[in-house]
Formats: sequence, C-alpha cells, structure tokens
Amino acid sequence: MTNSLEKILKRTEWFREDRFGMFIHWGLYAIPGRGEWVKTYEKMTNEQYHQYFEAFNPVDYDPKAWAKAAKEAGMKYVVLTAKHHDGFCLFDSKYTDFKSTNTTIKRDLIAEYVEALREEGLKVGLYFSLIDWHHPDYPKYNDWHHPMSGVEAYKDEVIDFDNYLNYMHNQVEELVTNYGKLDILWFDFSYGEMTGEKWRAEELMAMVRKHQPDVVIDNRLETSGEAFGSIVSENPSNYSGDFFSPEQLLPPEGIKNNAGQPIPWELCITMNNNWGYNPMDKVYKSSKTLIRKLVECVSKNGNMLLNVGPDAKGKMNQESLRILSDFHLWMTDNQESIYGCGMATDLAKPEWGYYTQNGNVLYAHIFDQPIGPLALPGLDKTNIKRASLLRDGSEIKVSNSWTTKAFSDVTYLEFGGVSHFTYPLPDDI
Ligand code: JFZ
Repeated sequence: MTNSLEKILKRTEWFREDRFGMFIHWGLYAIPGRGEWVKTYEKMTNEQYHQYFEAFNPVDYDPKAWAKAAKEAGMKYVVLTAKHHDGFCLFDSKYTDFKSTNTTIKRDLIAEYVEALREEGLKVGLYFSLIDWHHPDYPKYNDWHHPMSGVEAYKDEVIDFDNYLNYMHNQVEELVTNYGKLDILWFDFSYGEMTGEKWRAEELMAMVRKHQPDVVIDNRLETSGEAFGSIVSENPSNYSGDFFSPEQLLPPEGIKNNAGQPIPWELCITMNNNWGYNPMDKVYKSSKTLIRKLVECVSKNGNMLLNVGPDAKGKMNQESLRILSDFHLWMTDNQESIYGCGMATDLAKPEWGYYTQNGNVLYAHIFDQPIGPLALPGLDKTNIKRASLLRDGSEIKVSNSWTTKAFSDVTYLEFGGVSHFTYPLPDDI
C-alpha cells in the first residue's frame, strides 16, 4: 500500500465537489460550558472531571434536528467528535467505561447520529482524538497538552504508551467497523514528537483502509501545526491523509504541494471563538463574513467546515441557528456557485470580490458594490456568451463601451449605474 496524489484526488472527488460541511464539537465539556479544553486549562483531575460524566444527560439530543440544520444550510457532510481529548466516548466502546452508554442517557449517540445523517443524505464524518487525557497510559507530566503537565505528583509517572496505542487503535477499529460506511475520519492531532509512527500510524492506516478503503482522512496523523506534513511532498506517506486542515486560518493562495500541484484542503472555523459550547463567548462572526469565507475557500480550491458547539442538553443555540439559517437563504440562491466549483482558471482575483468557476461557467462574487458598471479585467467580451444574476436568472448586459470610449478595451457588466437600462445590485452577495 502506497499513497500518491492521484489516489488522494480520487478519494476526495466527492469531497472537493461538496465544498461545505458542519463540524460539531460536543461532549461532557458542554456542561461546564467553558470550551473543550476546560479539563486541561483548569488542571482538573479525572476525579474532578468525573462530575460531568455523572451530570451528563442530554435530554434534547436529536441528531435528526442537527442533520436538518446542516442540510438546510447547504452543508453536504458533518463531522462530530466521537471522542475528544477528554477521552469521553459518544459511542459504545467495549474498551472503556467512559462512554455515553454508561451515563444517564444510556445511548450510543454516534449510532443515532450516523443514522440521522444518512436519512438526510448527508455524508458521515467522525472526529477522533489521538490525544487522551483520561487514559492512564497517555503521557502527562512532560506534555503541556495534558492537565497534569508539570504537576509534581506526576513527575515520576511510569506509563505503557503501547498499551494506550492498542486501546486507541481498538477504538478506531470499532468506529470503522460498527457504523457502516464512513465518509470522513478526522484525527486530531500530532505535535512535536507525537506524530506519525509514534501513533503506529502505518499500522493504524492499514487497518482503517482495510475496512474503509475510500474514507477521506485529514492530515493530522502527522505534525499538523508545525509543518505541512508529507501530503505536500512528492511521495506522501500512507498516513499523510487526503487533505490539509488549516484551522482558523484561510491559506492566502490555497495549498499546493512541493511540485506546485494543488492539493485538497479544508478550513475549519468557529462561529464565535470556541469549538465546544461556551455561552460566555458572544463574539460571533457575522453571517456575511462567514458566507464570504466560504466563497473565498472555494475560490482557492478549498472546503469549509463550519463549527457548531451544541449545549449540555444537546441543542444548538439561537446564535448558531441564526447563522445557519442565513446560510440557507444565501445558498438557496447561490449554491450553484459553490458545489463543484473551484479556482477560476487564468483569472486573477478581481478587486471587487472573488471568482469561482465550474467548467465554462464563471461566477462573480461581488463583495464591493460597484457605483456603475462592473469591470471584468482580463475577460474578453467576445468570450462571454451570456451573463445573468444568479438569484433570478435575469440577464445582465455585457458591454465594452461604457460612457466613454477611453475605457473600451475593458469588459463590463452593466448594472448599478444611472442609466434607465441598468438596475441596482442588491446590497449583499
Ligand atoms: C485541535 C483541538 O485541540 C481543538 O480542541 C479543536 O478540536 C480543533 C479543531 O483541533 O486544535 C488544534 C490542533 C492543532 C493545532 C492547533 C489547534 N496546531 O497544531 O497548531
């Protein structure tokens, strides 16, 4: 088994077509409501954190409602935290007691989620943390990612890391065998020396690919934040993953490998400034900003995975639902400029916004209102068969003789001007 860009592109065909997905960070940490890193940030022991395991009772858990919300917003796939760094499993793992089936709710929440997504025709994604703050054999003292990092009592810890790896591999095997066909596996994350073979990644991937040959996998089995990983090399490793996963950062020019070939990537992004539920964090990005980020990702051959952090009862909050419904309105009119689209060939980014392209159809996403005709630099009028407004199909005249002949070598879309035959552009994209 060897990997290659060709295989990566084949596996990600649907993924690059779909362009837009939902990330869901949800687990015990929704109860304190201070983000998914609360255990480490507040240096809680397993015993202290256990109160949330005892309190966990998401009576409003309704993955069908989540699936509907995602679908309505135009998202084509969803990725849910089956296990985050705190080690709590939303699935019925036989290798631990620290799982949803042992809480008051007594349900395999992943099984219900997977079923709900399939019912809505959405692709199924699972996030799985490589890091585990709960397992006794995960390194503590010398690892700043761990709640017990630097705590003297753990200075002389003796761990059997291989035992942890067996546990981790076994859990991944449960996920890839017990829930039918998975579309995405989102591992998280590698750092410093904790990367690649340290996870016994070759063996892990061979097992995953045996059960799920086509599943699309992120690149975080290799060091993610500190280096691009072998996915950008000319010989990607077997665990390079299938897409690059920049976090809260939109790569300025998309992502290319060392040979200059574009590779698949997906921006993951929060609506406020937390992945896990945090009711104190009210600083939400506007819907307009988020919609524009989606356009920008697509214009650079990328995907966008927009996060929601449901609350302790299992509900998505009003702020998140409002943003999703704004996406719904926008996608209703403009989805054609997102699905199956990518970077415009041979055209520089126009100063008024972004282009996306699908085959010989070019989409102009006009972020800056023109006060008159909109110049399309680099485009020859004779190459444009027809121009129309996406929302209603109405024709937009294309000209290159606007008011003064001095600019007649430029092609224009005629709208927003003062003439009786033009009309204003709606004040959104
Ligand atoms: C990770 C998680 O720690 C976080 O809780 C969330 O799930 C996010 C999507 O992924 O965050 C990271 C992972 C890697 C880096 C930074 C944040 N990194 O390597 O820089």
